[in-house]
Amino acid sequence: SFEDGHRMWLRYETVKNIELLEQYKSRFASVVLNDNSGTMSAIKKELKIGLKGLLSIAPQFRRTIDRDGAILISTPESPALKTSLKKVLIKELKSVGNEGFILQKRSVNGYDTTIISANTDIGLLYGTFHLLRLMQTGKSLSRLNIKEFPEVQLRVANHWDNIDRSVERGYAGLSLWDWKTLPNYKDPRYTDYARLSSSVGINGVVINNVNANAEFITSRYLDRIATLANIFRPYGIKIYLSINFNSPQLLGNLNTADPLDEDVREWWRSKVQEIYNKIPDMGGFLVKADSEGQPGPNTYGRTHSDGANLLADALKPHGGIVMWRAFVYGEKQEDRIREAYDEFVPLDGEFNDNVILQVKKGPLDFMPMEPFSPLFGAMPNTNTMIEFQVTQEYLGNANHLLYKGKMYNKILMSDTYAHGKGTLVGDIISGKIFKYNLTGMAGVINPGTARNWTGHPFVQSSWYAFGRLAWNYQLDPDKIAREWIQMTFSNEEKVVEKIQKIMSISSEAAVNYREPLGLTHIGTGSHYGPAPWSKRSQIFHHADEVGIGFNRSTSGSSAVSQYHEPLASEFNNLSTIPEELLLWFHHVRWDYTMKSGNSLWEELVNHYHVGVNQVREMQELWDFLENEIDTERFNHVKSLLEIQERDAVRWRDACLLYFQSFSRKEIPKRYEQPK
Ligand code: GCW
Repeated sequence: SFEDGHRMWLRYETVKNIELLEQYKSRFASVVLNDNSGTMSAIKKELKIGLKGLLSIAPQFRRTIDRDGAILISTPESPALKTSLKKVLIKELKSVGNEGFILQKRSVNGYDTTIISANTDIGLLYGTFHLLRLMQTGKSLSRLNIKEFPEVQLRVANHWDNIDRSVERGYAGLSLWDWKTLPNYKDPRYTDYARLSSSVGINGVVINNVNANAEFITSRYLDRIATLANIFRPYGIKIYLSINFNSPQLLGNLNTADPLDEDVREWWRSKVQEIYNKIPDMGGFLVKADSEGQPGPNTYGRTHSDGANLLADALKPHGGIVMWRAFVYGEKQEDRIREAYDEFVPLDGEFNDNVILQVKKGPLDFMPMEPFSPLFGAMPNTNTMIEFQVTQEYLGNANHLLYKGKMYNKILMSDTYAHGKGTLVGDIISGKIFKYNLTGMAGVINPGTARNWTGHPFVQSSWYAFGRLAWNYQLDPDKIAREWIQMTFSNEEKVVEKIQKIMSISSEAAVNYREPLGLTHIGTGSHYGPAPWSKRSQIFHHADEVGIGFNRSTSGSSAVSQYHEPLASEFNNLSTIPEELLLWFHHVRWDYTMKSGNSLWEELVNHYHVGVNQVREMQELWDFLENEIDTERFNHVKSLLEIQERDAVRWRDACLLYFQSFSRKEIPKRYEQPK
């Protein structure tokens, strides 16, 4: 039905397996909780929706445990608990922090009880979502003993939403925030958004574009934003704002925004005070400065740390933080990917403790395939978080089926060697290596008013994966995919299996038919289609008669040396570099012999063809699902896969024909000729 996409992974379809259905019902004979906060009401509401869908029952809310099969949702303070059990719970909850929870089966007052316990109501909400997820994914509840807590503190969705409701790199309609009807009309979607976010552990949302319109922090908007904050608060979600560094000039009529100017500092202090008067728990600011034309401290001869600390000082008394982006580049530098490292590493240790550097996963941008950013592991004295992209800017927008969970995982599991072998990017950003006092993960999600929020229904899977990995970066991306399918489509094994296969092929396919072997930025200005002939592309792929690829080895831009040893040498050396990154770091002769025995040219041809074939395989797998899932989503994805196949062929043919004009080599006969 029309609702299928809209509900995303909180679809709560009726449990089909009769045994499980009976078991679940017996576990929900009553629900004991104390409805004394917005969050507890949110829990109640979620249970009503969830149990109605999953079990077709209305939960019986009680004040005491008086029967077997109760669910107790409570912090240890609850009056429903005897002192002895209180003590046990307090002890067990020592290690889960403010957001974690335990989920256990226990006998309480002699009754067989399922306990969700946490130190805070928010922890209880996460525990409730976890329990619901167990049922959504067909897990038995008979022997529960779960302890969960998030690996990073800030799990933040970034929206690139503009004030006119257009969304930069958004492909799913208008911005969700309707400034014309706020604060009066509280669209139920705001609550659904909070439910969805909270269900995967997201606890922050930057509501506006990093290319920031200063108007967002004027009173006109702050009242409306405060209304959103009120809706999100019970779900444990804080609002953050992207700010324009020149705001003191744009809004305050000052003639400078110099971070060391006392009037500027005073302006920010009072602006921040004004914001906190309206939104007492505002999270802080996200800042894109001195990048792609955005203003910043460099204009005034100051450093990034001067800029960040200016805001951090103003936010500090209110408990706010600054997420300062490291995505910086002007047009001067010959090898743009070096820039963030070169600019920020010398500033290590200069940032206040309520600043966290927000670093894109790779050194260039959200490329389909790039190494992790060398800043991970190079900033021992500066809190550093990672930024992923959910919206498919470089990956077919909302037209292509792509699950990014595996891509995120690959980066998070990359070894930086910052403290010897086994210092993973995930370990760094969770503060395990350098003892950061702030840790986090951001995801640029860009959903919109599209009926299904994301345009392509599968963009939801990357959003889901982002949230789950922000909670625990060690989760297996295939398992996350499985969960998502079960919650979003079906628990039928044959359906799960087919969709999981499609998702697992999808990220490899996307790289193969677009930018294999470490090629990068060969798209059009809109980033959708192929344009290897464009001037911008040429400065990245460097194709010529000799070969192709960017020489970033020690004989080139030497970007390899931004990595720790032995990685720097591994990347520097043709015989040890992973081939998927070959052309990222090296300019390689067309006739160079690859590990497969193919020449580089043949290998390139092969990758492009494999990519197209993988899309066709995805189409075939999808076709099995006719009659197995709802017609609406079946047809929708089927049509989009047709577009994806068309585009994959275009990428393949455009790139190969263009590169062939340099390689002067034939496309081996075993491949079909481009049409
Ligand atoms: O990837 C690039 C995008 C810009 C974006 C920028 C950034 C918001 O093309 O649209 O601007 O990155 O991340 O700041």
